[in-house]
Amino acid sequence: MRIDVLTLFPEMFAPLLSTSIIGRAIAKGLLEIKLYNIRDFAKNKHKRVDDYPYGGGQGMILAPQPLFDALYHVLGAYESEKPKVILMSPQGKVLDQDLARQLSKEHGLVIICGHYEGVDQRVIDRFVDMEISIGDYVLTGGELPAMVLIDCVGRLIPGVLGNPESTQDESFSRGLLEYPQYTRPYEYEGYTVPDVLLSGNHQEIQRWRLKESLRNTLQKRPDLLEKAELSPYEMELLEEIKNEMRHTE
Ligand code: 4FV
Repeated sequence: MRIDVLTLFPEMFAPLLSTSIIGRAIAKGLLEIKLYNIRDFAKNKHKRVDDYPYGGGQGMILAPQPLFDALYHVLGAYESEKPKVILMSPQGKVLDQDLARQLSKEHGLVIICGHYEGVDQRVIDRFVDMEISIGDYVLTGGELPAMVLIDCVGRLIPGVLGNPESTQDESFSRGLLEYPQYTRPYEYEGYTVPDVLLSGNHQEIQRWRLKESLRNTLQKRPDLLEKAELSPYEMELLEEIKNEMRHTE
């Protein structure tokens, strides 16, 4: 997958592109990320990229010319399949695992990082296929949201994570939160690991993990349970959990 990023601060992306999972995905050629500095496309003498909002009001708006020319340049490099153009914005569809999975199947993404008060509406009307938000709060720029999007989409690209099954049990992958995880040593400061995890009984381990995933979801994100399509077996486990909780109240 190719991801083109339009930003005023390309230097913010360096650590993401050179470390850990995303760094390795780029090194393996599974992911190509190109950064474009919007300011390089400004045609005015002072390389200004923003201006005051018509109608008055606080803050500055990213002007159309640099972004139009940057997008013409970036989109012109795509011969066959056009990429999906995304604007990171609080007005966007809130990012979740389903949307990340859907985007990981795209041939290419172009991500526009807004700044200041936002982007001239004509850029959105002319180029943007989808606005995406990472949550209901306001940041100073779209760079951090863009990095969040790159990370959660990039890791879902086939081959990026060693074991393709490793995303199956993750939180949200089936609409439930993940089960508790443990590693060595068995005992640490008096805290031990649930013995079932050392039993070697894979059926029992799977049952314990599913039950604890349901317990985690019930206790921390009951809203996800509303949406999850539980099997009769999972419903049975959920009842067991609720009974246990009633007895410990
Ligand atoms: C944002 C978010 C966000 C708003 C004005 C950038 C800032 C500035 N992006 N999810 N929440 N963006 O706050 O995606 O242009």
